[in-house]
Amino acid sequence: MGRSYEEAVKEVNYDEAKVPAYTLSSPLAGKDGVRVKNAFEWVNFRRGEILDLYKKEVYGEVPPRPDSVWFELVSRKDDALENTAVRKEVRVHFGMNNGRKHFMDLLLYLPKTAKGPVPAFLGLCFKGYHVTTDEKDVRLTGGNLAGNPDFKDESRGNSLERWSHRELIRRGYAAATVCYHDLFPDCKDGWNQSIYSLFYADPAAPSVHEKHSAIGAWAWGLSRALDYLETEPMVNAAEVAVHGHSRLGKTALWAGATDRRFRLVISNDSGCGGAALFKRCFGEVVEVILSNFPHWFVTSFEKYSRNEASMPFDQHFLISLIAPRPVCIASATGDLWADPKGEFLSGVHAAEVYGLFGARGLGTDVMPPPDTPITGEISYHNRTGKHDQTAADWAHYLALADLYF
Ligand code: GTR
Repeated sequence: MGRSYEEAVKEVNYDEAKVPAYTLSSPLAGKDGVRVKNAFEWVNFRRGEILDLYKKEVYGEVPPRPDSVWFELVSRKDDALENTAVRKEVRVHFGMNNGRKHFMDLLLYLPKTAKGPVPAFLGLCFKGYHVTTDEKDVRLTGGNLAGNPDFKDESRGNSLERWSHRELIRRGYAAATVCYHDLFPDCKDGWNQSIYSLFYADPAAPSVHEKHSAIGAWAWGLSRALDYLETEPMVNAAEVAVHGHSRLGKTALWAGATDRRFRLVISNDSGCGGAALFKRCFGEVVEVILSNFPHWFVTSFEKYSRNEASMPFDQHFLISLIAPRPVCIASATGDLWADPKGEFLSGVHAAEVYGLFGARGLGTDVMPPPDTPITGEISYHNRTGKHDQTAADWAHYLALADLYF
């Protein structure tokens, strides 16, 4: 392992002039040296190679669906959010034939005025889903993280703007969320309480960490939440946008890469291990992220610590895996830790894959001024302000959803 966080963070670079010279491979250059010429070759050959690379080197294998999955409606309120929404709390139960069990809790708001199935935004939340709403009668969640400091009444509603449920409902969208701790409590030793306990007798064994990661568990949970939305008559599951902020923005990208049912993929300030190019080594770098969060990635990712230049890929490959579905990469001007320019550039360099499908890339390699989003199948948005998901970010995401849904 590398140095401690305190040691490693001292060297974090925020000076554009000190970004090392780096080379990026083209996602179209196949393993055998043959260049992908069209969408057919991409979908049938090259895409799978890149996906395998990410599974082995970064986020791990995608676990299967459990032997059984069932949905328990725990509460329903027909006059939620000032009588504009129907609210459901659903416990998604996972079972294995050998008796192992796990569950996750999902909160869903549906617009009451809808005449038929509506598109939906789905994202994992930090803390517990009670922080996304000011309705006092939803249950507290997030208790799967031992000692979760937000598993209490006082934390209710403390992330309202980040979720903007009322605005989504007003615009005719459903809003769904699950607390990420339900899938993998976000700590180094969260393995035993994670979904990997369904699949392994000893989920904390190093051999499991060699194959899997917390981000992989979180992304799997998004796919299982989508399984539920497919059964919900008032949701159009062919029009689900997956979104996430920060570590959950990294997760949204991986979910979009591994599950092609997600129709629109939004990474909000996802940074290192998300949309940002590793090789720029600007802001957070591999050594720093692993010193705090080794569980987020598979163990083989460690070899890139202080060795980003040796990577046979960079995050434009991850964006490419989403092609040709629309993807939005969002940054914040005050969030240099996440490297806004590196986030932008992964969108720039993914464009050649989108081009195979006739889909629009960013159309420029010059960063747009703040608060001037670029809209297209690859969209980029750099909001003025700090690391957060705000109403201004939502305005852009809703505009994209209005365009594509
Ligand atoms: C930071 C981490 C970032 C980002 C952020 C978050 O501590 O270094 O990569 O994921 O947490 O998720 O809020």
